[in-house]
Amino acid sequence: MVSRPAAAVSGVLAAGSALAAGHLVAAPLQPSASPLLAVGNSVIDLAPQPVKEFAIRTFGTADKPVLLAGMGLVILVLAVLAGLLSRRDPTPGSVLIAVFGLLGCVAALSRPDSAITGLLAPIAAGLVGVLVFRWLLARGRPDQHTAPPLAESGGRTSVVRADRRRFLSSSAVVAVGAGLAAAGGTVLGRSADLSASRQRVADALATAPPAPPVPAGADFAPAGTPTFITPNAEFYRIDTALIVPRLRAEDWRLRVHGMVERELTLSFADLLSRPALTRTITLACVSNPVGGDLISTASFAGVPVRDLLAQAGVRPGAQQVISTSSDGFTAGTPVDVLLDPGRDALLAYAMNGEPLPAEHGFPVRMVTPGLYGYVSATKWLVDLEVTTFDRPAYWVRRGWSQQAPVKTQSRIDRPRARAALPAGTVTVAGIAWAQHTGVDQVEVRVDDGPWQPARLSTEVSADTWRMWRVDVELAAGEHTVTCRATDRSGRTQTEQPADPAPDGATGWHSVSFTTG
Ligand SMILES: Nc1nc2c(c(=O)[nH]1)N[C@H]1C(S)=C(S)[C@@H](COP(=O)(O)O)O[C@H]1N2
Ligand SMILES: [Mo]
Repeated sequence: MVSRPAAAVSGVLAAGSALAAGHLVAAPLQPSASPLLAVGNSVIDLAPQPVKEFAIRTFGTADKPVLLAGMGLVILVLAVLAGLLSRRDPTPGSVLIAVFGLLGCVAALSRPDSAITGLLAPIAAGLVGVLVFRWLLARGRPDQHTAPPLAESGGRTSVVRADRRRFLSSSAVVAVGAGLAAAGGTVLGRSADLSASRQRVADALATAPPAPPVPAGADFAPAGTPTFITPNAEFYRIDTALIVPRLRAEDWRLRVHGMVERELTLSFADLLSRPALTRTITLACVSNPVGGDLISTASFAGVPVRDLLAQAGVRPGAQQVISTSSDGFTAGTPVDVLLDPGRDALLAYAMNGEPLPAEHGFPVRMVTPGLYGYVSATKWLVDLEVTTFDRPAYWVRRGWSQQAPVKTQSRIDRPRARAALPAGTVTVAGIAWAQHTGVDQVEVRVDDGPWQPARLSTEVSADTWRMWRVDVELAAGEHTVTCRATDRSGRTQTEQPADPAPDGATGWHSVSFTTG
């Protein structure tokens, strides 16, 4: 019999080499077919809505690393089990590993960007896993003929040591091999790299007119608000993609079809040659809780969706445009919003003067002023289908609202919760947003006092956030400040708290702190 530790180590190393081999084989073919990622992405798509909300609420943007770590833990436990079940005979563990290979095949095929070559990675993983497992178990099995009688216990020790040395050196070889394969796969996956493609897009953009300058007084950053423009690296990121889809601009095609008079297919060069607009837009996620930070602003350049739809000719009866990402995500945007001449929904290829970062949808994404991202801002966009509301998009299928205009909201950025400040003049500052309607007023209340108006930053457009600040006089003690915004349609945000699901959180943001 193989010892328990040797059996467990064999299982774990077999699982590790299987995942590494799959990762390596997937890299040049279809990175999303890497078994851990393919299974992880399927878990994301299949997870029930409350689980997803819990994950976003609890882990925020770290939800993906947490998922991968959780999967790693499950695999670790199963790998140890596979080893322990196979101390006499490697068959039970081999079967378990093969079943996981099959699961990887199903997951790889269920990816929206899957091709039949995507099967190579899980197959390679299964084969390598089983072979390594059997080889390590064989190396870990004590040699029968050298097993000495108990009486020669001195001799026994050295035999066992030789067995163990042999097993340990075999394990080390496997561990190093798996590490190299995993690293190789990661490097290869990156060098199917976008940097050359992004550089060519950057060169093409260099001739485009620069973004309009941000007017003076558009933020109160020195008082603790965000800067008016969010740098690309700090722009919030939300998507269902475990690995960022890597789509070269040169390979990009957009199909416009469905309820249209003429189907269109555009290349990236076609898109670049069309009249473009630059619009500064504040994008917000519907999952943003009251006081949350899933909101950012950038200047986007691209082609009005309206122009493309006009060229294709939208047929009567059309209600929404389903935009699809290369990774299968979909969003449904009302046709009347996209056709509205006063609202510049864009097929954007530039963000703050640079090609879109890979994480934000390179080479082309949609952005629509005034709507939450899940109904309007598809990244890695490859398809626009004009259709009716009968076809629910990704999050609508999972219970979120079909129509999702951004709700008027405000947030306090300073003071921070639980801050300890000197008594006297305290600056309260934050942001407010009511995209496409405009923010008209922000008021602040200290403790149970009266509402007092805050000073607003220079308005850049109704599609972007506004910053606010107000100085208040506070005696020593504990204080709570609350804010509320009123938009240009005269609506003051409701005090009534509501969860983000199904169409955006409501309620007033409060912050408590002490002065002394
Ligand atoms: N392909 C794809 N596009 C997507 C998503 C996604 O999961 N996949 N999420 C949407 C959601 S919910 C939001 S809030 C915005 C976020 O865009 P950002 O990551 O650039 O901030 O992207 C939208 N576009
Ligand atoms: Mo979102």
